[in-house]
Amino acid sequence: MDNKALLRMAVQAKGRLNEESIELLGEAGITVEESKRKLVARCGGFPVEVLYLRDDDIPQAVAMGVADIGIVGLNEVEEKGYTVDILHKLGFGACRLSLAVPKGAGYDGTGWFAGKRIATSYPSILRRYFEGAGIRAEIHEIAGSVEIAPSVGMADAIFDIVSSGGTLVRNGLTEVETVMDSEAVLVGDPAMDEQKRAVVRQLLFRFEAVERSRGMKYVLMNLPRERVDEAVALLPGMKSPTVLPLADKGWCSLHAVIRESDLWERIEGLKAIGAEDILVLTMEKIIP
Ligand code: PRT
Ligand code: ZN
Repeated sequence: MDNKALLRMAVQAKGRLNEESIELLGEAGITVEESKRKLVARCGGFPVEVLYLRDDDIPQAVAMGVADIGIVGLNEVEEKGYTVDILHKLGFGACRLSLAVPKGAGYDGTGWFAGKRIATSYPSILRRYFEGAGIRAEIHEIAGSVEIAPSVGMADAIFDIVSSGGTLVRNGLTEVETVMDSEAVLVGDPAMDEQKRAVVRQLLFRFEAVERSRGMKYVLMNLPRERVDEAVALLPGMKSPTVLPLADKGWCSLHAVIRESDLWERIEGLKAIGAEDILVLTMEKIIP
């Protein structure tokens, strides 16, 4: 690995995406040196180093080549408007950007926003949305605590990140329009050279193996030999289940990969055709 290009990856220094970003690297076999106070952390297991930044600064850092790649919310990428390549959706940090109005405000469609004051930390995305919808509203950019703006008389409505919706409810607000869905994405510097791109491809290969294994269980069981065909019909696995002979000729050992959401239903079906001694194991990676 020594002669490979070294990638610099921007990761949120602290906040909602930090932990899951480092966890994803760990699952991909990349250990990040424990030193939160340093701006740059070295890594083991892959030619990458981590540059810790505020999420707001990650799109620009990647667009300028200060970092080659970065993990950041799609919302920040869209808001900042820098040219970066979106290389991969990472499946965590899911949220949406929505417009919300005070309960009882008599909301009757997007026309309601005409002439209103909307508080937000995402003025560019909101401006684009209003332009597209032909609505003229006043956008008030504020850095934080957007959800309290209507109750203190700073705004008529807000445009903010929503995840569970609990914050809106606690502040007497109702979500009325979803403008965009977001999640953490891996972004790349469009000017990256081919040597670095080759390393990024290897990184994505690892991320995909980790993702594929999420929500999947490895299941082993003993089954009467004559029921194998019925078991195969019950188990639409990756290819077909693996069937291994046992010392007792009337029985076999069946191995299969089952989606966790289907697990109990499949197991009930397998028990009904005589499966015994069922073991359910966690999957770590699925490499095609
Ligand atoms: O310090 P730095 O600038 O790096 O961090 P930050 O404070 O700007 O961002 P941070 O750590 O709060 O969020 C980082 C990213 O996480 C965001 O850009 C989103 O892509 C993503 N994300 C996912 C969220 C949420 N879910 C989320 N729920 N970001 C913020 N929230 C906030 C939201 O602003 C609101 O106040 O949580 C509240 C709403 O949550 P619910 O569950 O009550 O609806
Ligand atoms: Zn931020």
